[in-house]
Amino acid sequence: MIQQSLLLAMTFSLYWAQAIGQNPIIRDQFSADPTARVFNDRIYLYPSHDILAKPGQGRPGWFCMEDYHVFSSADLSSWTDHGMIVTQNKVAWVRPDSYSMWAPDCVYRDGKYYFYFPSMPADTLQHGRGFNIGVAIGSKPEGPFIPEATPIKGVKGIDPNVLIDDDGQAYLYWSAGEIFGAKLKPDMLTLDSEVSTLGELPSKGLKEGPFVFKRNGIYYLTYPHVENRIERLEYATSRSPLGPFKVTGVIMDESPSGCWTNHHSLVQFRNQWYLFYHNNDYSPAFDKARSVRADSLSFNDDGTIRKVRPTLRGIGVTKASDNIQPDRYSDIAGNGVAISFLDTLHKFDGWKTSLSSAGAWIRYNTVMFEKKYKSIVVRARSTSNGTLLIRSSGSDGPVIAKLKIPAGEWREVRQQLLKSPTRMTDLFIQLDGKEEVEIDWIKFR
Ligand code: FUB
Repeated sequence: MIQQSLLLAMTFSLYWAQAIGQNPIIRDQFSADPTARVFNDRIYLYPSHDILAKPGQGRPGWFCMEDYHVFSSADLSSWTDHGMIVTQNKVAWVRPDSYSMWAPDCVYRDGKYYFYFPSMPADTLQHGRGFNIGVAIGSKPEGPFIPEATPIKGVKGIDPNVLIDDDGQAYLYWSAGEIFGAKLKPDMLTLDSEVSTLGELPSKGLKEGPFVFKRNGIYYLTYPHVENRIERLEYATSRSPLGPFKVTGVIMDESPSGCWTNHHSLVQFRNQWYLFYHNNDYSPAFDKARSVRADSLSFNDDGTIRKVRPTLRGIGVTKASDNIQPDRYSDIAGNGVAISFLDTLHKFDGWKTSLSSAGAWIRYNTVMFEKKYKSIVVRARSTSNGTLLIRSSGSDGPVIAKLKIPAGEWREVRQQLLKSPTRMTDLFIQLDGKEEVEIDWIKFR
């Protein structure tokens, strides 16, 4: 057993990379179905890991997921990829070529981290057809995790989610057409009650992806549901963890991108609530290659959830010295602003902003100037010597820099600041005149 743990630790802790905040959060691979948890004053993200099927690896045109990575952040801006934590061919009960490592969850209890994940069993005679739910156990939130040899008995379905109530009782929720729930034994591996079908939820349209949390004595059952054409995020409330629940509202509308699935979690981190969800940002033409996003969320006084408007800016404070991506904007001034991929063949390279009409601007919020900066560097290009104004605070706020972008290819243009902000501010990047400018990023020095 010790040898197996060491081997897994060595295999799985080799990968360590950083991503900067903004949406989508993970910028070098696909990611979906995010469960965000707070452990030790750090936020941990347990998403699924979409990959593209190849001949003999997964089913073309469908979800294809081989393993899981875990990510973490102390500030919601800078995310660390701790690498792969569980993979299909290292779990004894999983069919190693099923590529079905769907939406996971992870909870902490008594010194251990329990990572729950669905997949297809290798032995359908023993476990039945369709999905089972397994558990892998670790002593740190980033792993290594050691998978249990068999899935949880009595559970067939996907999208596991665990709530540990204030009295210590744990509940497992999952979906399989309906949403189900049951008590878990203190071992966190065995059901301790009959399975309940949670009601009263919408009877028409797929429901899946349950995420249950408790706030001020109210149990919130949140779930993606196809009310119309694609999934939107809804919630129901109850005074009891297994219901009956009352349908209460919509957390997020269907995505204009048309991404058929959405899948989410809610988490409170340092007094602010956040919604983690996904969209197909890096794969507009194929919605089974998704990317995790996050936005702030708040409650009304009566406990109802305010609907979340998805943003590209996302969450977290951006440092003035970081590469700030205006294409991940907070606001846009209508005509004359367009966002597109830098290179449609390499979408993980990200996006650019094009400003093409006089006065057009784009706003990027919450940039921290922790000191006075001297200059700005902009990676940009223009076909005809365009000029940019950088303003702070508002679209008619003080101009802190004016830059001429010489006609030609992408280049880094550096310019002295007219004035440096010295605290948190919103930045407005505005076209002066009407000669088009394309911007990749800006940063302060
Ligand atoms: O990621 C595969 C499946 O898509 C999840 O299990 C569902 O919740 C949906 O997001």
